[in-house]
Amino acid sequence: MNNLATRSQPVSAIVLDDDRFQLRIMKKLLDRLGLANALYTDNADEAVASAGGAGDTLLFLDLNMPGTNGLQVMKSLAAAGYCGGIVLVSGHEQRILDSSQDMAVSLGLNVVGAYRKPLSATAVTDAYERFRSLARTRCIPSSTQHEPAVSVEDIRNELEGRTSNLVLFNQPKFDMKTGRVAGYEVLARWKLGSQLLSPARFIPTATESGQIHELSMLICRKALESHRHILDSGYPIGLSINFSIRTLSMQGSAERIVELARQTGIDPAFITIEITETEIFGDIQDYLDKLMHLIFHGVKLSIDDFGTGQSTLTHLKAIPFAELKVDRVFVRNAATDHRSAALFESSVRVAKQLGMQVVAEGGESEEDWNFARSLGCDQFQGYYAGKPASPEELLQLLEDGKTI
Ligand code: G
Ligand code: MN
Repeated sequence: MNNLATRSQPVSAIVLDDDRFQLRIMKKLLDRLGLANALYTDNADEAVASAGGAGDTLLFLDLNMPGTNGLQVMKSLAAAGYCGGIVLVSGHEQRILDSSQDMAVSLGLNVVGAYRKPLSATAVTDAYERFRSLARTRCIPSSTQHEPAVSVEDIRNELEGRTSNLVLFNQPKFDMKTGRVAGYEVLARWKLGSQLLSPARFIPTATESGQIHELSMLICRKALESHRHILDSGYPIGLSINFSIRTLSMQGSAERIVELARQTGIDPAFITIEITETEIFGDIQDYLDKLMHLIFHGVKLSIDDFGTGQSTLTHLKAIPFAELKVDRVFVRNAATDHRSAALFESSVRVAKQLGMQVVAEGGESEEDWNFARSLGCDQFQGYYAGKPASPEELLQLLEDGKTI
């Protein structure tokens, strides 16, 4: 992580703008900053070709040019492996700039700033200074892309008890009124040598091979056995387990979960099952009876990653969820991003009107916590409050009476 090399050499710059007057102003400003070797052009192809894969370039991109779509230019830059800085400029309203910035970030571009036109001298200087002090990490490939995948054979060995590479982490959920640990979400990881692989490295394989059903039950059994220990230690808190709707809708799954609770001596009222919103599919009436089986036995259902799926409101009407987890894209930086704030606030309001408990997920700062609290969220789960922990670490948190 520590490759935060500060640039000492003056950087070169590219200004892509269809307005010649604007190009002249930019030249004056950049000359003053010592960027004598900059390129000023209204030709997107030329700008992309000059940017190449260099990390020392700062590109000012006008999003709205006749005949050129700034967002397409961003895609071309990303495809060319551009890892310099990018400053977005637009004459349009703030929301258009915000959405464009989100897209640039998700393309992996190194956004240094986003400004409305006309660009002030201060904005240009600020962007340049920020770029100079920025990390070059974007040029380094993300290590997760090189994580190996788990094979069908590996999963079979695990299911048949020959290996024990499946490990469960517990991420605490904090009560926003008392600041105390109110429960936790079980997160599955796969141990491979010294690496811990995320579900993205083994769940798709298990799904394709048809092992997902058995694997989910194994995760559930291990989680409940571990929870037994927490209850026995004198902490009557709940646990949340992720299940795919495909697994839950299979014949016999709901019954098996209830049976696992009975075998491990866990009152189903302690169990919440999280269902990812993006996975809810087809005709809900086809599997509502399975979900109801769980509910009738006291298990709670939670809608996870709320706001990221389609037909969001239809799901809330059709399924009696007890809990709603607002996705982190709305929780993070909500205090400063008015779009997130608006969608976050309306999600909380709808959930409250339906009598659901609301969890703010993925908050990483004190501001995120304060904002979620001001909206009346019941619980908070995010790196700011607590990262995924081993069962021993979680027990320690409970014993310490840790509060936020
Ligand atoms: O999709 P679901 O909500 O079940 O995802 C939980 C995942 O989110 C876990 O892998 C967990 O590690 C991750 N996570 C939890 N809190 C945070 C956070 O504050 N920031 C980030 N980046 N990830 C988080
Ligand atoms: Mn979840």
